Amino acid sequence: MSFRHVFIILAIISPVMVSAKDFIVGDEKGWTLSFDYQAWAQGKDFRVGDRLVFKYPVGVHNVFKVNGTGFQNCIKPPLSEALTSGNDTIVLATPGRKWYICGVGRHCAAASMKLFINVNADSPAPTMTPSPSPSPSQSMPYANSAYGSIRNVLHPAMVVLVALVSIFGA
Ligand SMILES: *[C@@H]1O[C@H](CO)[C@@H](O)[C@H](O)[C@H]1NC(C)=O
Ligand SMILES: *[C@@H]1O[C@H](CO)[C@@H](O)[C@H](O)[C@H]1NC(C)=O
Ligand SMILES: [Cu+2]
Repeated sequence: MSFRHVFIILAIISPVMVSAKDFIVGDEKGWTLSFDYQAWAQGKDFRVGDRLVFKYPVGVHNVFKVNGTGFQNCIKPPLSEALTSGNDTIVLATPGRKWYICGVGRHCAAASMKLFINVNADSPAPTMTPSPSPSPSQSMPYANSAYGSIRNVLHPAMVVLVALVSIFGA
């Protein structure tokens, strides 16, 4: 009946409580000129299934997904590939490095309007698809069936009860 027990229980249930996050690029500044997007990305845990939202006044900026070379040299892809809604939402569908630039004027080259992130795998259930409100009782495919069955049986109320029992040492 120690913190170790509580920790183990939390380790088992925590994946159930994890859900996809929206990251507003630049937070309240949005997608804009002369903002340090590398500093903004620093320390953030981007996961598969999360979303990036680029916010800016329509027509002033745009968003291109590029590769590392395009990022480095501010190479604009064809205009047809631009996102232009001013509220561009990109689902981070795969792990790995992702690069985005603004393709308007010299915003990328002259005003560092570029973002580089690394997306981490959504462990420990890589097959889990993003859903609006994952229910703990809902059956989902897990690689490890024993682990999966434990999680599927857990009900939020039970989780609280088990945690309380552990803390107060019944
Ligand atoms: C990067 O993208 C450009 C097109 O924007 C392409 O020509 C180039 O081959 C790509 N480089 C790599 C390493 O994939
Ligand atoms: C912007 O996009 C997000 C995510 O797609 C959406 O939830 C939100 O309602 C949109 N906001 C506006 C102002 O369109
Ligand atoms: Cu721009």
